[in-house]
Amino acid sequence: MLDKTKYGWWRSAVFYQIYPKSFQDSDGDGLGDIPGIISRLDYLEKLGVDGIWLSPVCASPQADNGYDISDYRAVWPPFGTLEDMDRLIREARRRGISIIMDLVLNHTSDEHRWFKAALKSRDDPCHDYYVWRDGEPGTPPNDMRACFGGSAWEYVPELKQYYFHQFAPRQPDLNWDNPAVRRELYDMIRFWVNRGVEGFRLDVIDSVAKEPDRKITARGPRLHEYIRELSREAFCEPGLVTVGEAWSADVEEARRWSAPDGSELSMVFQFEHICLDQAGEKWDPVPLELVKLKECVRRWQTGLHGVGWNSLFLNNHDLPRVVSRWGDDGQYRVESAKMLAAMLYGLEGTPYIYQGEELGMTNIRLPIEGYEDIETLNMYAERLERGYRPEDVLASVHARSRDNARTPMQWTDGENAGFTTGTPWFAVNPNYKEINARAALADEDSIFYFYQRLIALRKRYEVFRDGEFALLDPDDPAVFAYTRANAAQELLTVCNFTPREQPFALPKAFTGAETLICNYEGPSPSLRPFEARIYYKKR
Ligand code: TEU
Repeated sequence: MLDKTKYGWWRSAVFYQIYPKSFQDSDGDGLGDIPGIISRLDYLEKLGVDGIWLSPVCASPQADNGYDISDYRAVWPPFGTLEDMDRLIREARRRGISIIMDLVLNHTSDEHRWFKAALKSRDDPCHDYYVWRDGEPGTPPNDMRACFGGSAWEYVPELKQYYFHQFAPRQPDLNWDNPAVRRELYDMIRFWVNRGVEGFRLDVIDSVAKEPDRKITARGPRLHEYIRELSREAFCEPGLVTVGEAWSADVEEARRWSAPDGSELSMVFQFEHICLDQAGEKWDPVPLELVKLKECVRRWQTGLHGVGWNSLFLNNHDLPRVVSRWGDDGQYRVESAKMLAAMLYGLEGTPYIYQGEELGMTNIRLPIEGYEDIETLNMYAERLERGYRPEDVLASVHARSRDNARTPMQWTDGENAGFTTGTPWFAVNPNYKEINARAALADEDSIFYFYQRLIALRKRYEVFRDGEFALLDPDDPAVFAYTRANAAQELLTVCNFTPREQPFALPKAFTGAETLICNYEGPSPSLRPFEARIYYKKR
């Protein structure tokens, strides 16, 4: 059992991300909820995870599925109550599982009381909680665009002012230059720490020190000053795990974010690997070049070893399912899902499993009317306006929509995949008949048990946590092979990223090594389609 009071316990941990709306409904309203999560804790304990990152559960009008918070200290009623959260924290801890809450500190909902007060008058104390600029209708302060399309400035005629929003107009940005805002947020975090929350995922945290007049959002000049204050004022306990979402982070920045002196955060989610298979915008996918992924992983592994800490992930609630993206969600779905997991779990860092990843859940293909995500729908409308063909835009949606990750969790082959007895808020992937947790738990060769074994291996062998990384054959376009070594142990991870056999010669140094895990039965002189192996030897 990990000592979670000590700084750094999360270096030996594996976390599981739950998107509450799509995980498990308990009352038949078609929406996942907290009692539903509690009913699935035994499943997560069996998998072997040490913590749950909960996407936002706070009160919200759901303009962006909870990433638009209207009350940081209340639970969105369809998800449950504060007492349900207390019970979840208690029941999870009883199973050795910590609750990590998703904190949206960059912006609130436009229904938050602070923003409602700010709208009333320029003189209201809450007015300066947000970013306002005087102006005339039709002439925003500058041409900054919002992430979800359109101008980043919204005009309020009554005030003759614009307010700034990096995301939807219903998500006004908070003004972190105002110390009163920072104080409010720190006090709110302590409210949740005092209820037993043991960690936080920090939404777009690299954008809080924004300077819109200079068109700066990510990595603003005062960013790390604010993060160090946040860490001092709100993350006081050494055992709190904090992971910042930082799309702008490169290795050097990540060293600051995850400095082992605990001055900032435990780690960040960096996205360099995630952006390797797109030409400019994410909606214009290109095939992944494995050589680029290998080089990227090498830089992050060697760049943070001993001086910072990596998060390890290929999926989350904003990303298409990786088995559809970089694996094969057809003939080799099981093999490729396991291969991608082995590639990730052999690395140094803290792995994050996104709900359903352990089942090999895949993308979904719906007509555009079936999609719900604000980012997807705004892009679709914008591209049609720019003259794109509907079928081409729909192809981008199928490949990259965030809704690919938000289809309900597939528990059984029964009605609505066992997610709800009501009408699910979002379409269930029709492949739930074959891909579901009940089938996985009954199949010793399932992806679920492969993840369970990987998690157990990481806890058994120290070299998974502290071994130094070395990339083998950097120019090989089909096979990703790397070693990890500390003074006593050595690992070799080999992954065939293709649906074709690939030649393989075991390096001499690994002659006689033990095969810790493989996604195929029995030996083979070559690497079978999407074959992955992790070898181990004592030094
Ligand atoms: O995402 C930040 C963010 O930039 C992503 O929305 C990204 O632009 C896009 O998804 C690329 O695929 C965080 C949350 O993870 C996301 O769900 C929220 O919508 C967003 O912030 C606003 O809070």
